[in-house]
Parts: sequence; C-alpha cells; structure tokens
Amino acid sequence: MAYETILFETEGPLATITVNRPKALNALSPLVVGEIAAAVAAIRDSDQVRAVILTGAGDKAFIAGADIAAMSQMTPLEGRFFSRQGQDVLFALENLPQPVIAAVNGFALGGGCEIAMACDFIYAADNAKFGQPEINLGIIPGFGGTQRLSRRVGKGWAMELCLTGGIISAEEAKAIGLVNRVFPAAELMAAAKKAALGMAAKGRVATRAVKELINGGFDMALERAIPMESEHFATCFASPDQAEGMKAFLEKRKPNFVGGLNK
Ligand code: DAK
Repeated sequence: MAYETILFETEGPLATITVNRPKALNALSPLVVGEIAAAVAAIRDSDQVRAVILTGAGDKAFIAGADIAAMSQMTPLEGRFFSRQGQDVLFALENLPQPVIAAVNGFALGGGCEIAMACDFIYAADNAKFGQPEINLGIIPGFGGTQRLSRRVGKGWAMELCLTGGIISAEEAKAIGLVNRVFPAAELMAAAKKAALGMAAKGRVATRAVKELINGGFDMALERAIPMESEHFATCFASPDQAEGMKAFLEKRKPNFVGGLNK
C-alpha cells in the first residue's frame, strides 16, 4: 500500500512507522490515523515483523496532537468517526502481538501523548515534551488519555496534566514513570532499534504472553489475574522455544528462538 502521511519501513524483523507531516508537527489528521491503522494491521498479520518502533519525522515533534485545523471543520458525525477511528487504532496498536516502542523525538501532545501511551513503553529524546493540553482548547483527551495516563503515572499526575494542560520535559516525564529512558536526541533511534532488535530475538509465544498478561491483567483483581499466568506459562511449554531456551542455557550458548505463534 502507498502511504501519503506516514513512512512504513521494514528492515529484517523490525518495522518502523514514522508519522511524516513535519510542517504540521506530525499532527494526526483522519488520513494519518487511517494510514497508521493500515500499517498496524499489516504488522499484526506479518510473520516477519517481530518488533515495532513508532516515531515522528523531523527533529521537533513526535506528534503535536490531533490536527486542530481538521478538527475545527468537522461535523458531529465526522467527529464521531474520527473518535472511533482513533480509539480503534490505539487499541490495535496496544494489542499487537509484537512489542512496540514509542521513540519520542519532540512534542508528544494531546493525541500524540495518547498514541505514545498505547505503545508498550516510551523512549524519549532529551528535547521531548509531553502533555495533554486539550483543556486549553475547551475539550478533553479523546483517545484514551484520561485513562491510560492515570494507569501509567497515577491519579495525581494525570489530574495535574489534564486539568492544567501543562507541558513537561522528558526528564520530568521519566521521573513520573511516563517515559522509561531518556537519550541525547541524536542517539534516540539507535537506542530504540537496539532494544527493539533485542526483543525481536526473543521467543514469540513468550513475548505475546507477556503482553497479554500485563495488558489484560492490569485492571483485574490479583486473585483473578495471577492464575492467568499459569495458563500462559503452560502455553510456553507447547512452543519449541522453551526447550531451546533451556537447552541453550545448559549448553552455555545463545538461544535461537524459531517458534511461531502456531507452532
Ligand atoms: N494541529 C494542527 N497543526 C498543528 C498542530 C496541531 N495539533 N500543532 C502544530 N501545528 C502546526 C502549526 O499550526 C504550524 O503550522 P503553520 O502555521 O506553520 O502552517 C506548525 O505546525 C508549527 O507549529 P508552531 O508554529 O505553533 O510551532 P511552535 O514551535 O511555535 O509551537 C507547539 C509548538 C507544539 C507548542 C504548538 O504548535 C502547539 O501548541 N500546538 C498544538 C498542541 C496541542 O494543543 N495539541 C493537542 C491537540 S488536541 C478526539 C480524540 C482525540 C483528540 C480530540 C478529539 N475525539 C475522541 C473526538 C485529541 C485532541 C488533541 O490532540
């Protein structure tokens, strides 16, 4: 598929989605959201892709939010479609079987912060900035921000960011647990690639199980969530990767994980 507003590249087991509207600070128009949805669907169905990086083009922005110019013209029905489209793509991203890193290389505001939070974890450049400034536009986060932010950083910080519309630095975002690691801007992509390729080399069944357990168990009572681990643990023993991982350890060599999701 030909894309107009994103770059979708694969290199070995790694897929990179780059939102590519640097003049508009990579703002999310309906077309961008649709193209991200198409790329995510292609990744989900790919046997080759084992890890994903989501980033923004240029050195100023990851994604500066939903496209305010496009939103200002929307009819209520178009707004509803945009909202559904955005929420669906964030769920699809979050539920990919492959691990996804958000490499945040500048402003991650509003929908940009929300899409980063739908990734498994966030690496940031030292010039990155985060916020949910929707309140300044007379609206609220609409792609899950009130919910994913409070789950990531706790109620107090979610309240402060959503109620003040304030913007925080990469270091502050790291201190509150929104960002895992901060890198000099020039080193961000190399660090994200190294982490992504490391995860791509792990067993697929175990990787998928970790994602399903952490995402699925997050809001459940511990007494119900912990037993789910036993089921996924058992499934790992149905994959050739479990035998290979343990054999490799005993033979003092690196494992070569080859199991697919169906074998
Ligand atoms: N949308 C459209 N264009 C944007 C944009 C955005 N979000 N952010 C920046 N741009 C454009 C600017 O208009 C400008 O375009 P030109 O004037 O050059 O044509 C260009 O990018 C460069 O921006 P600036 O000149 O403003 O650059 P500065 O360095 O001075 O400022 C900034 C950078 C990031 C502080 C500033 O651009 C800014 O405040 N941008 C808006 C940030 C923001 O408010 N983001 C939140 C958007 S609201 C929903 C679901 C989700 C959402 C809504 C509804 N439903 C469920 C219905 C999500 C809402 C949002 O994300």
